[in-house]
Amino acid sequence: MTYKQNYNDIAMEERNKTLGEFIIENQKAFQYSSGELSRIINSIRLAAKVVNYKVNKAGLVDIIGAVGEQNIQGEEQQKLDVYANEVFIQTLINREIVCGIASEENDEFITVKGSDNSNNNKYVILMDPLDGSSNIDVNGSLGTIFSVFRRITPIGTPVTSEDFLQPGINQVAAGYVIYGTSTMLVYTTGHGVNGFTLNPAIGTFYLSHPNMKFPESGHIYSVNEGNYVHFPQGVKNYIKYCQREEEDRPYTSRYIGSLVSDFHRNMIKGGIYLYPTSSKAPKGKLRLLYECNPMAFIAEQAGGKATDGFGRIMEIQPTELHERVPFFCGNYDMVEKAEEFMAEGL
Ligand code: AHM
Ligand code: MG
Repeated sequence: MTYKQNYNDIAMEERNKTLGEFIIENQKAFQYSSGELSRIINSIRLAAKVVNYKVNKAGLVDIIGAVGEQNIQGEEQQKLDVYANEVFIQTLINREIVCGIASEENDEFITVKGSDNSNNNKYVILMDPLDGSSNIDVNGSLGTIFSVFRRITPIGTPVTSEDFLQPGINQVAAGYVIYGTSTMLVYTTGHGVNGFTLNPAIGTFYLSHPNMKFPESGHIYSVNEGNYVHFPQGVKNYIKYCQREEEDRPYTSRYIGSLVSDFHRNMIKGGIYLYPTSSKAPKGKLRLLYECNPMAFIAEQAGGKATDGFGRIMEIQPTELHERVPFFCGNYDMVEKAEEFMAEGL
């Protein structure tokens, strides 16, 4: 079933619902909620529109290309990464709605102080402002990923690393923006996953994908197979399993190299995304806090599964901000099968 068909199934009262209306309705559902979380989603919505505008103009103006700086992982930053990072951080700071921000592009977390130098907000946000940056120069799709936690340290005191180094099960919200053929904001607050598509003509996100779920079975596997020889034996065996001629196999291989897009397609069509360890990247490539935790939360809320090949991503206790982890994520059964191969392949 495609989402086009699904859209026709959306109840009339849900049609044409904007993200703003959806946020207000959900805010009402939480009796004791202070509205802070709703304001965070609202800020993401605004920053996403600003970044979207820039992303769409990337081919027209001289903004693409390396700035020349390297981020903490030693990777070259692109101008759009820097821009997106600034937009998201400034939007969140200006609106005084979080007490701390950690970004994949910054070495250290940021302590946010309010205009009166105090900060009584209870949430911290972690984000990858523009993921899939190798796609910038080639007009490929990009994404923003975010994850929200309630702080652990007392409200009113400066945030510490403890507030950011929490296992994914503590997330109160997570989501992504996909800058693709259309721009979408997909998020969860732990009550299912909802997707909103931007109407660029009027700058409004509309509920287009309510209650997103992985289909029952998946037939797509997404992995950078160029690294095959460097993969652990369990992953090699699983890839061979995906390619074997059986009743419902071989599976289809699809890999954009942009986590948000690969994940988004797999959630809609059914599939598994793998970024395992390899002899080149012994801890994997993706970051637990900025990429894997938020995607794992969304995956689980959509009926899928996310592991590091052996255990649940969201139960990993992080020890450092920029920690990397292997990532297996997608349809529940497919991830479970990959885990079987991992256990046997040791
Ligand atoms: P980035 O944060 O530097 O953009 O890297 C993350 C990206 C993911 O979006 C994508 O799935 C992966 O890196 C692709 O890596 P590779 O080119 O090694 O296959
Ligand atoms: Mg990234």
